[in-house]
Amino acid sequence: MKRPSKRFFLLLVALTWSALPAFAHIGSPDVFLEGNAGPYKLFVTVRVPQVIPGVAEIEIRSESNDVSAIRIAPMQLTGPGSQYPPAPEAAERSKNDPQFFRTSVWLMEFGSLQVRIEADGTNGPGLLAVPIPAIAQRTLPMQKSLGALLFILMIVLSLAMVSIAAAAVREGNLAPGAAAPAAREQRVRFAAGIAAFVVAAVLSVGGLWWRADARQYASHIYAPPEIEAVISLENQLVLRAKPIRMTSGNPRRPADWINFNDLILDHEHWMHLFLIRSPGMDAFWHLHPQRASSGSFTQKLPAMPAGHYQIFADVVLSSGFPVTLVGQIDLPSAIAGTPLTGDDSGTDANPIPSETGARAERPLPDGGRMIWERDGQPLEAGVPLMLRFRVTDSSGNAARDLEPYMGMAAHAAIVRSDGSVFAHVHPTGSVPMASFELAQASLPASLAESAHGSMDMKQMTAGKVAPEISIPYGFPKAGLYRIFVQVKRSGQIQTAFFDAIVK
Ligand SMILES: [Cu+2]
Repeated sequence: MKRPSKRFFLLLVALTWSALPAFAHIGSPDVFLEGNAGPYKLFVTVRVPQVIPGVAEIEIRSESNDVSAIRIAPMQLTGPGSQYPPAPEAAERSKNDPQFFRTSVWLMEFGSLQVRIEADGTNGPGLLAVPIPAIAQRTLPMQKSLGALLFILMIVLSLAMVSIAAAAVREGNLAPGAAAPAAREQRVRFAAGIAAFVVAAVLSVGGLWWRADARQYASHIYAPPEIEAVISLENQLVLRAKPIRMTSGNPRRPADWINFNDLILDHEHWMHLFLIRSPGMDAFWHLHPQRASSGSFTQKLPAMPAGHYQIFADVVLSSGFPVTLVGQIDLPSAIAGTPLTGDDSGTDANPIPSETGARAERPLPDGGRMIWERDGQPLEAGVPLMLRFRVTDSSGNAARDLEPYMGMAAHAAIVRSDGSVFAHVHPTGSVPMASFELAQASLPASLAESAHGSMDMKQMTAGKVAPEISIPYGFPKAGLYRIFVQVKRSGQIQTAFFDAIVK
């Protein structure tokens, strides 16, 4: 029998990718961050609620056991709201694991928020600000049983109102025990009719109000903004955010914030553009388009094989809010392209991985290898974990030639096979460096600088990068994922592909 794995994988991917709607939500809203609150290294997971206002669950693991208390306050990331923190609330310390803290906070508004983490311990206080993009991902539908109960109550109450009105007219001024005269029946019917009309009017006004409120809320539900891509001239890709359809006229709709003239630099680039051939996910580029004067972006394409490409374009708004725009482009034939320069990288030369076992190895172009170290446990959706990779040179020894690639020890793009999840992550977590720096800048200056938050750069000291890379992440849902991991070695950017089955 033939081994079905590769073909089955491709078929699965083809089936699911074709079902991808225009409103793919890039569904990895939770925030993972490894950072330092002054002297304490913390691994922070924030589970962002699906509806706003909603409760964010926060889990913090301290690397050392010298943290005695953690307090947390949510607030805006930038603007006046970032100057006046609310009173922080204490996180609960786990009884079994004194390095683990947990709490939940209400996020009351949409937009670019932060949670400020105050850590206290034997080494004094420390502060870390974690940026939180707060968006509504969906409307919670009413439970069917609750809806049925409320409907029955509504009918009973309405009938009761009508019958009370009728009874009041029929029997309101009768002596006890007397029967109502038949002549009153017409007035009774009239009163019942008026009461029914009033009840119906109240119900329909209530219905209108309810629906208007639901529409107002729905206008806040975040759908990834779309990007339009065309190839002009030879090998030149032109990108432009599509106009947002205004369903409600509500200017606070998140997608309306995306203004290509209101961005900040992230890793020294305005945009990080990922082109991933679909459905096979067998060609991957990470490019950095130039800003064009007309609010659009242009990018000279490298040599690329023909095919259909999924586009994920990362930008950071001046509020610190990270946005991933989605789109697609077809290359009817291969393009000759121009050689990659600067931070641009990518490849279609990686073999398609088929094994997803405990340990996966990928060859790198210089004969070295990248190894995904797994603990043998199945990957579970919703569980924060460390993705650990190791780079070896051509003789199998730990690679000594790693350099920072755009300020990071490694970059990884994590994509679900249907394109419904896309996450661009680093050893410091899922927060873009630009948002992180804005958040730390909002911390009060009164505290000693050393107590301020910083990204954890342990994997990278004095321009040297250790060959072991760990990336905090949690897969948001079950499925088949591909992880593209990029490192820079001796000036060359190398990309390895890994597959993950998440249960
Ligand atoms: Cu990156």
